[in-house]
Amino acid sequence: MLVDYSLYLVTDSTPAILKGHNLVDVVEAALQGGVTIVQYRDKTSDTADLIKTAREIHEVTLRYQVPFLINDRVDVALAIGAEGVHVGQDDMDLATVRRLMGKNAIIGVTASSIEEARTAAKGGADYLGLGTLFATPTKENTKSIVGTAGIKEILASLSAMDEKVSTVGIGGVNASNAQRILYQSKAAFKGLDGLAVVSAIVGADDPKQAASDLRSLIGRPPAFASYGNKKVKDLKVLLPDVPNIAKKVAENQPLCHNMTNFVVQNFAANIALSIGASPIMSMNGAEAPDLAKLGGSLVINMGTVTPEGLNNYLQALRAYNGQGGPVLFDPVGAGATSQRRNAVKTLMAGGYFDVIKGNEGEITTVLGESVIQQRGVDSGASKLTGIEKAKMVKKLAARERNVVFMTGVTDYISDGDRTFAIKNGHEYLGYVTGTGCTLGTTVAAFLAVHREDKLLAALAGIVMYEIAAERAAARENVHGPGSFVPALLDELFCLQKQSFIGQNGWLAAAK
Ligand code: 3NM
Ligand code: MG
Repeated sequence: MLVDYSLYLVTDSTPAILKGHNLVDVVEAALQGGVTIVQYRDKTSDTADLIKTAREIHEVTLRYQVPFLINDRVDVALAIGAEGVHVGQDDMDLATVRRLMGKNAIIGVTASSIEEARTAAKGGADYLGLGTLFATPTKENTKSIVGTAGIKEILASLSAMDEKVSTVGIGGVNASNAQRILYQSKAAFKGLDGLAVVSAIVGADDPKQAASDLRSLIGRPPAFASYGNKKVKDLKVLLPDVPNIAKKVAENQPLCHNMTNFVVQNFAANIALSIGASPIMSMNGAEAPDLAKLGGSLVINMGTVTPEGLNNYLQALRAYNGQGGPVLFDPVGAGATSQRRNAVKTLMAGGYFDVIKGNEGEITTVLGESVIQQRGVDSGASKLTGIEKAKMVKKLAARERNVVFMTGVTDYISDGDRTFAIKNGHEYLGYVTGTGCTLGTTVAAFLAVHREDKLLAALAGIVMYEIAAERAAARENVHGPGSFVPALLDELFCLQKQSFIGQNGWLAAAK
């Protein structure tokens, strides 16, 4: 049977979610809004009540010609003639469910690991509910939060199997993340067939509207995917474009919205002005929706993160994601404290970053492979070779489906497909606070004006900044970090309008 899994409604009968609504009415409203398959999930009612409610819902789903499944209870499914059953890992085993339900029934299995998913696919499940995507109050005892990264690994493994199985993602799915989940979990292999939703529809004031909104979001790519698809691989073709992009910044004066730490706010605003961008240093998430409409970009730099600041970041992140405005994430000191490690997790689960920039310690922490205890916000002693760094940025960029760059004496940048090393810059940059943060500001301004290739935009920003640093350091009147700072601003200002060449030549490709 051909089943449309794209918007999968899973019901919940707890008063906290239903909020006085009648469940059967909610299901009908959701069907009007466009859900394509329904599962009745009720963990507490007595069997007689389960059968009564299931019958009532089934009458409605039959009218809308949408399949109806029962969670866990094969007996209830058989009693009312439901089209299928969904079982978790602790429920009846798949082979027995199939034997009882028959070969035409739709049988789904919850899987949260590659092994569970492969076993269920081999066992003949029709679809898998993959999760938990994000922490959700609807199901608090979930086994593991796998995120889009975990879903992606499971999908990759399934794609290598002969058995074909459909998949839906579940856990914390709502209108703010539906498009991103589908976008980020997909790679070269087939992505998710749909998203399963409980509270975002059942708990909505207007379930029909909520379902219809989700349906339309699922049907189109996220705003931030509408650019960044042009992929020239040859550096010789890419590099001559760098000065052109720098010029575009000066000509278009894009708004560069910085939510950055208090140590560098003034410096970052001056750097933005020097390259011709228009900075606004607003930490207030509530004004981000208005700012996001102005066509600029956003920097989220968590250098002095607080719980309140984190909420502001999330608000702004969602506003820019909704508009497709580029967002750069600078996870300053990511591995230094548990507060910061949690902030990284919350932000990565809360929205999409077009570009992530960090030093070695930060990028390894974001990747979740950190063996380095960061001391303060500097990177700590390097533990990785150049090849390892290149592999790391590539892996993270492929996982997040974005652009990642790691700063250091040599910088590494990747979009998961193309990976380059950049050898420009000067050691004075390491003696001035905020030079890393303001490189983030620079790259964000470049992203705002060059959306057709995010990697090239980021590369151009890095090259311009680091060549300006080389030229500043080479000035006769520059003797150290103090005199270097004003010279850096001057050089960036001069480079705006002219083509530029670094002291160490251009760039070298990484393996
Ligand atoms: N199963 P909401 S998470 C029923 O991870 C269910 O297997 C999950 O609810 C799993 O859409 C979940 O309200 C609840 O977050 C999802
Ligand atoms: Mg179950």
